[in-house]
Amino acid sequence: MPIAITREVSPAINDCQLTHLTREPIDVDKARVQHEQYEQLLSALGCRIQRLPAEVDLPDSVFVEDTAVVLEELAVIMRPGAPARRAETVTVAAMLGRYRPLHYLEPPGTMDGGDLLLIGKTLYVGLTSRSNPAALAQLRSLLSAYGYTVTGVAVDGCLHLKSAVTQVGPNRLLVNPAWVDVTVFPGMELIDVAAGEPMAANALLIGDTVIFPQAYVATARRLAERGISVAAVDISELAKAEGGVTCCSLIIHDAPPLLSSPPVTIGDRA
Ligand code: CIR
Repeated sequence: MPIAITREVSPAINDCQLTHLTREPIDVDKARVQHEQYEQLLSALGCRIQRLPAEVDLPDSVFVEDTAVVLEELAVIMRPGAPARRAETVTVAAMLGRYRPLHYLEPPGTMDGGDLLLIGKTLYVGLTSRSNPAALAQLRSLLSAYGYTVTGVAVDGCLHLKSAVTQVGPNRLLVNPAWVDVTVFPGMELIDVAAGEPMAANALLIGDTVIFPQAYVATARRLAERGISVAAVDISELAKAEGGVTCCSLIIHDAPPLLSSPPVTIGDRA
């Protein structure tokens, strides 16, 4: 059974980082309800939820995806590009250490998990305002020993690589081609977001079903027309913080038995 690590919405979410959106008031209670509905959807799709408690001083901490990448063999704790987000990694690492050996990115590397897209044994890394070539080099050096190819991808116009492209089936990607050069994904079937829905490329594939924002009706229809099962969720308040459906969880696929306590930590902490 996959495990989904989540974290309750911070009461400080109105102080979130914003890059491409203008600040709008976020209704914290409504955001919490939407987040719970998202967790319920993950549960309904077979995930066991491991929810971290809210962090009152970390406005963006609900977006746990940015703090780590979880692979079959290990997890890598990110060094988030926004300095105000770096402390979010501490509690996520404590949780992930129960399931995977941990490695850490080091300065001057910076990387957000939202910039990482794993397809088979290729890990695509979006080079954005959050993720730099130094972190890419560290990741490549670490993961080549495990048989991964780590490939940098130019991203333009959005926050993260996974704002522009996500996987929606074994051989299928949902893309906004205005934000990423799709020729870097050879052999994949590409489904474009619908006109007028540029933010709709962020979908979360769990099994055969895609968790998808309720707001992007035309793109959801495109997915359904191609036989993809779509589970819609209203994330309107989290979207005001530039959050999408991938960023609110860290999925541990095929979790092996828990590692013995205390957590195994490999590599020096930044
Ligand atoms: C940030 O700017 O870091 C947050 N307000 C939003 C992070 C969204 N994360 C993601 O899409 N992976």
